[in-house]
Amino acid sequence: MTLGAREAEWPEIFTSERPVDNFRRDVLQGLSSNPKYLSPKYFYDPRGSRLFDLISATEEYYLTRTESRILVCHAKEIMAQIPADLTLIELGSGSSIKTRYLLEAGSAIHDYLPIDISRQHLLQATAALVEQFPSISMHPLAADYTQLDRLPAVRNGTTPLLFFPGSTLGNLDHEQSLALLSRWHTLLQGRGYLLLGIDLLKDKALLEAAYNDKAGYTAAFNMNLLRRINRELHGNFDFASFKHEAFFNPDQRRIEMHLRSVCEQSVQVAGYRFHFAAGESIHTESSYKFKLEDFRRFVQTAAWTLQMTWTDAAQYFGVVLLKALPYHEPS
Ligand code: AVI
Repeated sequence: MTLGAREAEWPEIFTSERPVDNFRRDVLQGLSSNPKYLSPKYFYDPRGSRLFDLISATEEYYLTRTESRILVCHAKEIMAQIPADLTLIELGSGSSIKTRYLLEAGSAIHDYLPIDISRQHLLQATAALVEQFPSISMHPLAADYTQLDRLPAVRNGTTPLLFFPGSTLGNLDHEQSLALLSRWHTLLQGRGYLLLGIDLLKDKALLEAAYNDKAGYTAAFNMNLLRRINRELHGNFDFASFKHEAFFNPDQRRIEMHLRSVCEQSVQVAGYRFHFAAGESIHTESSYKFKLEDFRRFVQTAAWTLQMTWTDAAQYFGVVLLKALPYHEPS
């Protein structure tokens, strides 16, 4: 079936507002700041997404395969924790690979509502899932999951389960994470669950190896931001004058990725000039690593309670099930 036919089948894919990325504004703002920074959300152009897939398959980057293994091994137990008759809502569904593990785990899921900023991705992934799970009704929505002001309608009598795998919450700072968790709690009106992947705090050498793979995919992924700026914003970054850096910051409990200028230089972007001192960096990503006990307290401030956690034997990664704390009726 062509994508065009699928679009006719899922009219709601058109009804959300077209997501707007303010790439130019954000890049100019980040490069004008001190210290300089760029948002990691701009890594994911088609080349960046391909590089991320390559990173995920490296020996050093344990996150993706560990989370998948946890989901495969525990999907039935996870489902058993939630009242049956579920509507599964995936936030940033991409190619919905990890979703399959949940959909395969039993018949509790009646509806699947994948939400993704890329319509093309969404249509392709949903079309493939429809073939494999014909009894589950699917309602894709093209939207930026961080900007939702309402959720797609959840069928009466079903419990909403939000699914946010991939440790993506770790790429937000704590304030942003709390804002997102609170927003989702509000959208669910205090009723439902959130299944989330988080990367756990561990040995510094293991963490740093995961962001400095020997094949150089993470370095290429980081440098790809400069390529994208050159291409889309008439930039003249010289790739040989910047180097990839990723290190663990123990005070913040996060991996920081930077692009460090190897010499003093000026760069032009969108007609503006930016000066770099030798050794000055652009902070391109933070990836927070959590302790489960801290995470339990953290989510409570956004009105969620941690109901259950599944980890691998080495405790590298956690899949956590949060339950929305109900709103209290005013007395
Ligand atoms: C998507 N996100 C959870 C990845 C991470 O590990 O923070 C992005 C990434 N950055 C470098 N490698 C992978």
